[in-house]
Amino acid sequence: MSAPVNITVGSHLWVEDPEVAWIDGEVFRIDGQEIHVKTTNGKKVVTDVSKVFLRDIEAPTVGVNDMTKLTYVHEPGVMQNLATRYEHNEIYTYAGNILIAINPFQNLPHLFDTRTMERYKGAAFGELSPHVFAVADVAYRSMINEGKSNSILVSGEGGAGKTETTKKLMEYLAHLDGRSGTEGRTVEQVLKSNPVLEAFGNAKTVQNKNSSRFGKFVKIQFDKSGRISGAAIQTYLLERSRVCQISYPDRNYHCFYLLCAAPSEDIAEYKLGSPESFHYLNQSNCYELDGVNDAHEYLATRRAMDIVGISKQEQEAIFRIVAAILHLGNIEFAKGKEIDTSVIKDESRFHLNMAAELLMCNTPGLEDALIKRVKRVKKGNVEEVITKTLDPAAAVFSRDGLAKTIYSRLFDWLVDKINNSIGQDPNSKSVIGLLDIYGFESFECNSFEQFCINFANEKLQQHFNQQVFKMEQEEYTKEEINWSYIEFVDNQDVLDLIEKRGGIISHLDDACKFPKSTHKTFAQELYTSFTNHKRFSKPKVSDTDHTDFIISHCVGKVTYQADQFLNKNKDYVVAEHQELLTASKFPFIASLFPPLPEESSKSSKFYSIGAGFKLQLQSLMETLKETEPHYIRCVKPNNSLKPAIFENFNVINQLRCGSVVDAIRISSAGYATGRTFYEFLERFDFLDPEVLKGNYDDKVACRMILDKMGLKGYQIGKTKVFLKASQMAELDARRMKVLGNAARTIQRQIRSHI
Ligand code: AD9
Ligand code: MG
Repeated sequence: MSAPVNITVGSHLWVEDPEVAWIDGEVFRIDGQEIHVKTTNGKKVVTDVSKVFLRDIEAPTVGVNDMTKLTYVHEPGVMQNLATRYEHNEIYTYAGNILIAINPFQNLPHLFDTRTMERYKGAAFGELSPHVFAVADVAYRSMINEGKSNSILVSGEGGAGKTETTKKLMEYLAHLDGRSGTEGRTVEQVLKSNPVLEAFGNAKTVQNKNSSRFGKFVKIQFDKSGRISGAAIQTYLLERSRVCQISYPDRNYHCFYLLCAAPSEDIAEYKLGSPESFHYLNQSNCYELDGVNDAHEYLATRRAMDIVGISKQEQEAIFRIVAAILHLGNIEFAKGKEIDTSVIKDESRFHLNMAAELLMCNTPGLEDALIKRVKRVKKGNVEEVITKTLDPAAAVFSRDGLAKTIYSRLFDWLVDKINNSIGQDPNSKSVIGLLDIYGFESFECNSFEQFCINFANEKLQQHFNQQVFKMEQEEYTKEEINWSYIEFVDNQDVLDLIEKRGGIISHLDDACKFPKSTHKTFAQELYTSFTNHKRFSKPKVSDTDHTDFIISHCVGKVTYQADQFLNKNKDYVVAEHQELLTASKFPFIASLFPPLPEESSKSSKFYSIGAGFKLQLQSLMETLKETEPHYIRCVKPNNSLKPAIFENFNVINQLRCGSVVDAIRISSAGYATGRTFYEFLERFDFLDPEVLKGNYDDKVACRMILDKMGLKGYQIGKTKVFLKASQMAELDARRMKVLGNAARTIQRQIRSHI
């Protein structure tokens, strides 16, 4: 961002402040590059001219609803505008075509009721206050009128409101459809797919008590008459580790707690107890969610399952598996008689029996699958079978692997079932895609999950940059002005580092395939391969054993711990587990584990999760490229998740991460302000008395003013004047001077009359 050029004593500026990020003040002295400012919080600050931004003292006190209308487009101006609006419960603001949505952390029912939906139906974009409904409406109209598929990409950090926003978008599209009851079965199913998937794929985290632990792209199909005719849900990378490993204040997936709060006959059937009695739940001392009654939620989930077409029998099967996983988690191992072996502890035999009973596999079979591994070794022409017993730590790893595998297959089944039940319309040419994918994550400890999540975000970032530039430059074309292509900061280098052949994912896959690799050899490989990569670094720590690495993402540096990368990247089902579950007498379980072809069933074949995810993202990007995109950037105003608290630093960080500030940078690299002739004249016509006197065509009048002010390099399009940020500032300074002079003259006249 370039510094304003027209600073004089008396100018109103924004300067950096350690407490509130940006504070406004007035210049009282200028020493070359040094600006002395008296701030409104009573401080005197000396700062460099490059670090200050002009403040528009005429900005409306309630803020502007589209930030491209800000006189000066810069970070403090954007922050101030959003803060002012948030104070007035205006949670939505446009930044051109992008909708910024600030989480209200309170119910604002009037904002989403049917009457409001009706008002937005068919209204021109920008005519009403900014709203998610307006974005959905534009996408819908554009799809109907231009016959092109549209997509709405909802992004933001954990807890910023992506999922809630996506639900509002769906509700609005359902409202446009207008059907309900049996007539609107598909519509209802699309809406009710949310609570079902949330019960199994959402959990409480530090950031959000209903955090989605999977990404989701829902394609809603429409028929020729513009009614919803089908839908397809694609999910991305469910966080598997959560099933077995959680820490305070997180919870495991909601479904486990719902089931523990089920009616007593279900509890008795599955021999369940309180969540505190299960290892997979009691690793974190958080069991309840404020304002959520798990018993009600259990019944609500069952009702939603009815609607999406999951039969009662299937529902029984699903919860039976959830119960089996809880029992599995309580199986504990002790050291066996022989060295490096293990046995199941007597006191956990009950859980072993229960897990076996629920999964309908025989108990010794389950026991063996948990603690024994069979190896076939060829000695000459003879194949020898060697059975090895695992030590207790390996047995726990085996148990957790089994639990994760079953849970993720169950989740995939649910998604398939919902898709089959809603059905896809083969004749539909019109689609609106809704993307609700996890935002950038940077925690104290960042593992493979964060690596994948952040990789997805880099992909979306690139898509966003390209589109925003494209949109910006398309406006220039439409206005027929001369412009030279604007360079933009590309994150291709981070993407190359991650996904290109020879990048981190390839190294990881190689390490996974090579039996002797460890996380240390993997990290070492990375250090040597990317020594000079400007997006990669090794933390400077004295501990030579550490295996952390740093990626400079477009939002900042994230340090990853490599120690679990190899395990977490391997998507394989242990052959013994596969065999056990394929042979289950419980058809539902057996169907989740269809028999494998002969040759692959003998070994635990490795599939790379990283490489699979890369392919999924590639295909998502291709789909998105075919659509007209709309962006919604969700912002979390505070970390206490409370209403009416707007933390400047927090918001600014998200604006930066979400590239909102980048989009602003882009517009200042081009023409920061595109004003219609009318708007321009309304503000500046008195700068040229000739214009005021004559009756000139608007376009001519604009040119006359600009020339009189001696500005060069502006552009006049078909309906708008395009100015650089500095030119706008200059015009404003002139305007203030003229207005000031006029005010002084009036005061003098008044005084002389007195
Ligand atoms: V995560 O990446 O899945 O952890 P999201 O999806 O961004 O996250 P979510 O939509 O789940 O966040 O919103 C978090 C919480 O904010 C919700 O549980 C609500 O309590 C709250 N929220 C979000 N949007 C709204 C809203 N429009 N009105 C009221 C809201 N509350
Ligand atoms: Mg979510």
